[in-house]
Amino acid sequence: MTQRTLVLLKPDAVRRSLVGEIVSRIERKAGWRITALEMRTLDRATLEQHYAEHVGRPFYEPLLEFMSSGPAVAMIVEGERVIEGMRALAGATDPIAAAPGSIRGDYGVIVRENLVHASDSEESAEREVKIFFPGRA
Ligand code: IDP
Repeated sequence: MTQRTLVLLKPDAVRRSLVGEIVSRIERKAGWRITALEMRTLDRATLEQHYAEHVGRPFYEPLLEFMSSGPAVAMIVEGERVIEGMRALAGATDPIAAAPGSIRGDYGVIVRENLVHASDSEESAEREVKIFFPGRA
């Protein structure tokens, strides 16, 4: 089942020079391909769309602050079961609980600064691709 998903390398990943490491892990998955990639500092309007489901949660404002605090890398990744696979590669939201071997499990400590975002369903992936790469919708 070939799918596509939206992946973000969050500002902590860029600040900590982990972009190459994370991109390399994605590229090593057989048959997965990065079909779009752009580094940019995310603006508030983009982040409000992306995190609409979290409006009102206590972590919402600090999350938007963090996500706009420096450059991030947005990617479209395509391949076999890539939505489920990228979620597994990212690991659980809380990096301390995330499995060792996952990106969050290997490099993260703080829940908010958990290095990577990956769409959680086909519906989310299509919605998020439109937000970050409107030309690829
Ligand atoms: P996900 O990124 O694993 O899908 P979501 O529940 O969609 O997790 O949360 C979006 C992002 O919001 C998380 O990746 C994390 O950066 C942040 N976040 C989620 N829950 C908390 C929390 O309890 N405290 C601080 N930040 C949180």
